[in-house]
Amino acid sequence: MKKFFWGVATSSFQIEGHIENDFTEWEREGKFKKSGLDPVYANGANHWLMWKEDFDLLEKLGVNAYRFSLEWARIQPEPDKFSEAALDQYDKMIDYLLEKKIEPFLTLHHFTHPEWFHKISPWHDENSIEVFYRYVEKIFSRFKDRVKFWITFNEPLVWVMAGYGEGNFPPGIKNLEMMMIALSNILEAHKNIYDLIKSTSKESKIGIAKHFIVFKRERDWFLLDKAVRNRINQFFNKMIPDAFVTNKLIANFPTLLKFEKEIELNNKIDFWGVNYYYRLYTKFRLSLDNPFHFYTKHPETDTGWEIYPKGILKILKMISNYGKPIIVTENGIAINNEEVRKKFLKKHLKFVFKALKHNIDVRGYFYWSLLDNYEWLYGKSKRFGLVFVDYENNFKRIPKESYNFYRELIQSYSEKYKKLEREKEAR
Ligand code: IFM
Repeated sequence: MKKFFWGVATSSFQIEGHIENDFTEWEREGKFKKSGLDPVYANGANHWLMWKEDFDLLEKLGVNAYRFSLEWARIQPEPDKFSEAALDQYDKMIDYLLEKKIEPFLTLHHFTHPEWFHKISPWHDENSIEVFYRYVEKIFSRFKDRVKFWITFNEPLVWVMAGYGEGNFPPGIKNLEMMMIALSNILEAHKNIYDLIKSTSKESKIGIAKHFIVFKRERDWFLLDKAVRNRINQFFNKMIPDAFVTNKLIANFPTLLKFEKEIELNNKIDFWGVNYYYRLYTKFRLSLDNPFHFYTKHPETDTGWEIYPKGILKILKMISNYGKPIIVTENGIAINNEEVRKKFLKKHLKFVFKALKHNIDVRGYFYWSLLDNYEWLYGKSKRFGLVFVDYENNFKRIPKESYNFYRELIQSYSEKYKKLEREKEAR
């Protein structure tokens, strides 16, 4: 019987604290404020000091997997220097998870970089591929005996759009051509890392956690809305998975962007990580500069997103066409109302289970996130956690109602999953 992974996801910078990297540098230099934003990091959720307590919470939650990332700036504070102390702590963390029979899913890149990175080898520079590879070699040699699930990049397209499209993440560049070059270098890096891991650890599974959005056209009868929807959907949801079939990264937005690059990606992925949160509407707009308009129509969460549970099934169906196993690597909601979070979980899991019934090869579900944390441009104002973090009171952890609710869901769905798998095997 295939194992189903029940988990929660986090990322290092969003929870750890006690670190200097490209994001803290931006905050210190007031660069967020220049674009009207003022996130305050203030040691995230203090996880670097409280990880043991947090991992005990994982155990009580009843998960059998945990997705997290390593903080690059902590491990490689200077281009030629690796910190053994940082690696030692991550060692202990991984051992503690394994002791508790919790499978580590390790993300190698989740948005942040050492401060030196953008200065000497930013992602639009080809050298970045080698620089990141050297970092990953170090990580891999250290943890390969214990980590079997690797996520090379978290939401690579979202990151390049923020860093090179909007320019509101470091390195803060606004240039669509450079955005695509950076993305193609990231995918080259993925390919090399895939080969590196597979060359010594064939049994390892390697994926990308990709953000997917359901796009709906505003006016069903209007062909230009349909065209706009299809272009946006192709770019955001399909461009990267397509490249793993065709060996071509292609972006084509008339009047805005045309890019094509060959990358030998065919089959260089073992599973697709699905990060799913919401639906957006799309519309044709009479504008030569940018006719592609997309927006939220029903803002319901604290991040202004629509809650659209059926969307997770649509995305799972769509990505299943690429023929690889799927893991829901993120799904969650920022809200202070626990009734809404519980309903969110219940409804999304109902559709994940429906996908399993339709024989879609889903192998896991990770709620985002274990703890309230630093939500990038929003700072600490948005709370995605199953566990409340009292920032004013020594970062005290207080499990929310949804924490217990998720534990119960895991228990009942594990039974349903076993039954379904037995039925499938008997057929
Ligand atoms: O917090 C983020 C995470 O870092 C990446 N995926 C989306 C989450 C919620 O916005």
